[in-house]
Amino acid sequence: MSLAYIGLGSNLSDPHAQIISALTQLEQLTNCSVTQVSSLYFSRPMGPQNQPDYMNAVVALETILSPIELLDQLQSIENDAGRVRKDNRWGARILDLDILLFNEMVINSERLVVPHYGLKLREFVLLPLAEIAPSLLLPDGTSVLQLANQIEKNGLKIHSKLR
Ligand code: A4P
Ligand code: MG
Repeated sequence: MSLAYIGLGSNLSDPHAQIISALTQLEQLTNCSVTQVSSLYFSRPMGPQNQPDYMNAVVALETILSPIELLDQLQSIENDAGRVRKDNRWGARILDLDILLFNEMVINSERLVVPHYGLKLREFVLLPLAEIAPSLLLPDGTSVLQLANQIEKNGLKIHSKLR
């Protein structure tokens, strides 16, 4: 059994509803069990500023899937939400599901980079992650809680409870 942390983000087509729907679908995935759910956070866009604000959350998920099998499942949830992939880096999206961590694994393949490349730099990932896993260490030994305490909050705030 593996433990993965998944980051959820949305800033189009009713982000609140998108995150709730994605969470429900994660909870219904076969061979997966959502064990923890962060609050729903309201965040300012990282990257281009001419896009709507985001909703973000993080969940812990126990699974017997491999990392790539889990990525396939996440991408099919993204596609079902009507996500259109564009080349606009850091641009607006209906739903983004990222594998933040997968056990203590370090993966650098064409389809998958774990830990997620932006993990240490994003307040909208670090704060929800530290909320559900305050004692978690990254594969390199860094404390998630320490990173969360040190990062610039950029207006991040808790919007509501999800579960
Ligand atoms: N991929 C590699 N590693 C992973 C991983 N750990 N998890 C590959 C998931 N996918 C991974 O993904 C492109 C490819 O990355 C996938 O096919 C997969 O094989 P994508 O979801 O289309 O692109 P992306 O991850 O969204 O990249 P992009 O556009 O650079 O966006 P970012 O870096 O994720 O940033 N501001 C706020 N406040 N909140 C946000 O959530 N999100 C973004 C998107 C920008 N600004 C934001 C937020
Ligand atoms: Mg993504």
